[in-house]
Amino acid sequence: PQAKPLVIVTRKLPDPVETRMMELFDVRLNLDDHPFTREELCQAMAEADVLVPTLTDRLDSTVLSHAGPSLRLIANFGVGVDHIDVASAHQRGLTVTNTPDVLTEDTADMAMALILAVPRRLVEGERLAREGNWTGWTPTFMLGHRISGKRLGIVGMGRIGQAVARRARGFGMAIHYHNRRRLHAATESALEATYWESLDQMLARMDVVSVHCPHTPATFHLLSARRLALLRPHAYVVNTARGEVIDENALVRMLSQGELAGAGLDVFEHEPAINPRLLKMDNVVLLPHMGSATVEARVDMGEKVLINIKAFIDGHRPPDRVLPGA
Ligand code: 8YV
Repeated sequence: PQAKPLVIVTRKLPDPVETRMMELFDVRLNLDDHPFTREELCQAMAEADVLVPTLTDRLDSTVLSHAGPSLRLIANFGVGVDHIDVASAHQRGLTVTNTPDVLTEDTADMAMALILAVPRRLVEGERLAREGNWTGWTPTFMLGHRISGKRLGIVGMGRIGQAVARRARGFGMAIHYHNRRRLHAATESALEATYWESLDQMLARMDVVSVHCPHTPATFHLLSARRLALLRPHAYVVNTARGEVIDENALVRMLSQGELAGAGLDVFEHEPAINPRLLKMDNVVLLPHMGSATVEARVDMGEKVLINIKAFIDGHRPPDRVLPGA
């Protein structure tokens, strides 16, 4: 029988996923779950038939140049591939896959949780109660802002953006969106969403803005200092996509100057570092990249990785191929 392909996994994955992988392939796991150094990554590139990286691995063209003769597939654990130079991988004949769909609902839930938590001061209130600082109810105590009837501007109306739109509709928000391409009329009307071709014009009119586009060269600092300045001072910003899509310094500056009402951030420009000024603000909710952090999503993401590897090895086209520039 043919030797099983060597699959190198860069991080600890959920147990059922690792068990299944070990049944199917010759697997090298990261038992202590340490982040791979650049050297370890290059070494893995040189030895593996299939590499399973995550967002903590920077697969730039230099690292990719270490690909050994047997490496054919990079099956990313995660939907975002901004840590992989996909064009350079393709030039080297490497196939790249990701894990869409299975984390859509959970990430949208987290965005919705932030859309609720920030205007309603949920975490601030919880902190106050927990710290024993509640001196009693008064009519003007801990007032936040209503979200029903308010305008939600979704930046990036793909799978996750649309799932957020469905949720926010249920909370009585008016849905607006900006996207590279306008949705099909039927989808747009099912979501009761209003399209803005101009991101600038949309931003100037929203009460809450939630980011759901991937990080690409075209979306780096899409919410630049200039665009953030278009937001009204009562607006909230939510980001469960990638920190790089927002100019974080500009955002922090505006929050500290009262030019924005608050922010809910699950992602940051220099993860795991968080701008220390954010840590001191009461009107922000900060999460450590937890959008898809459910047992269910992570097991399903692992299952997707397996399906992609299996299809590839069996000579089929893997279902979740990522093409350069996609
Ligand atoms: C994961 C994510 O935490 O899929 C993504 O793009 O950001 C998260 O779901 C991460 O990718 C795991 O590698």
